Amino acid sequence: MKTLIVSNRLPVKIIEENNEYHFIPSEGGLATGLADVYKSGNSIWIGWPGMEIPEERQQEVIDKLQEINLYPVFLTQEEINLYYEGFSNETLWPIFHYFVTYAHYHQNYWESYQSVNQKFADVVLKIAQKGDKIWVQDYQLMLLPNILHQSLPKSTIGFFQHIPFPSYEIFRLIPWREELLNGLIGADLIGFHTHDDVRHFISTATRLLPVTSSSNVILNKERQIVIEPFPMGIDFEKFSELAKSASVKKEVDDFNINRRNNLRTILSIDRLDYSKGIVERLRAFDLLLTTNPEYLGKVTLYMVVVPSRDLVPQYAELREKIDQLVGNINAKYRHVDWNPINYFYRSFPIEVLSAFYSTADVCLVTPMRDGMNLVSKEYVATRNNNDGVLILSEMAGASKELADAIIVNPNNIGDIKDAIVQAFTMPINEQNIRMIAMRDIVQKFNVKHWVNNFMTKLNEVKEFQNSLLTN
Ligand code: GDG
Repeated sequence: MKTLIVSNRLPVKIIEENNEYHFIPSEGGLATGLADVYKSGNSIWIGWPGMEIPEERQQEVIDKLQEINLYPVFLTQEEINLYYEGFSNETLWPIFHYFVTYAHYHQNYWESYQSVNQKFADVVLKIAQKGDKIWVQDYQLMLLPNILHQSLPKSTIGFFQHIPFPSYEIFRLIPWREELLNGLIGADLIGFHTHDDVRHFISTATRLLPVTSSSNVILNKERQIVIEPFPMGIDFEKFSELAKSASVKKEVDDFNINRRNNLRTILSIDRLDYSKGIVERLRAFDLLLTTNPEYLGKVTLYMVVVPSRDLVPQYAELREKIDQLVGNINAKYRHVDWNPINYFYRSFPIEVLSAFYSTADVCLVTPMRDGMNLVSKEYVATRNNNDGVLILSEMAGASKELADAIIVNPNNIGDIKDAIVQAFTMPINEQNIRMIAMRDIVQKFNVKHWVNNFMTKLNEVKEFQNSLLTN
């Protein structure tokens, strides 16, 4: 019996050199967590390899990926535009993050979403056999569980959503809401990051579909679908060890040479996304410098924004807005030898990221909505000396676990400003107490724990369903 992981993207980067494709395994959190699953036995991970592959070269890609237990779903550029950039990122993403006025409801996006989900199903069905376990990842593939269930009723299907599930009043805005829910309840187990997401999903499903619920179980005719929170963790040891490595220590030394004595640093790291609250964070920093001039020349905000979806107009506008705000704040307060904000619109190697985490007195994570937010956990895992302060939005799933952070409402600029002052004046023993408590949680509920929990539950759910069939 195999385990199949299915996600929009495969955990690899493709590079084409001398007319040959090379695949570089990605080190993202999901890939690390699932490595033991898809690299073992005859298991496999199915997904889009990340670029359009001409038909005559597809067999070459299949052969190469199969060597590393991956299997491609080939998508055309048009499918990427309509299913991925379109329906996934311009319809579902804004709705699920409560940015309702950003959502586009285009029939051609929806049609492409359906046909691409079917395309994924066709590939899965070529590989899967009766009784296999299939774990589908995320909002790009919400229709897949039911398509698979119809063809393979004896297989075990899990679905995990990495982004929030909104309340009924928001979800019901989507013209194809019933179809999406019906797609999901083809799964035997549906996981979200938090209990609130679970609650929203159950109330939405029972109001929009002819199903009932009892506790965390949805009853659909003879089937029972279990809905549970599985808060995703990170590879704690990797981040903790990385901070002790020679290469990161060197980055930290270089960083310290270039920084003035007694300069306090705040760190902010996100993909470019309106859900991450970057603009509000900048406004809060501006307010801090206005109301607390004692920090002028004494504090710098290191802000890393990783390019993402910048062909989508709302993302391009956001980028411009950030450029403008950073420019204004720097122009307003800078000295000849001090800049309030060091802004980077790029990504960094993980060693540099680790040096940022290691040197930041405060990590400022203030999304307007976030399924979990792994940056906050990576900062905590890096702080081997138990110092540093995390400021965390109450709208991030991580805030449910990291209650020892300073928790803020990301819409309340004054609240964020006060939190920064509180962080800078926090005695070291209080920093230690809070950081130790958070590190315990991040270490214990790491990404391996997350995978094991989900897989164990998936087995239990299936065993229970089999027992119902035999009784
Ligand atoms: C989605 C959900 C949920 C960032 N900059 C660099 C870099 N990163 C890495 C971080 C972190 C990851 O990117 C970002 O993860 P987040 O969880 O913060 O956010 P999303 O990308 O929106 O992820 C989110 C997650 O799925 C998992 O379920 O937590 O809520 O939105 O790991 O380290 N990595 C490198 N260089 C960078 O410059 N190497």
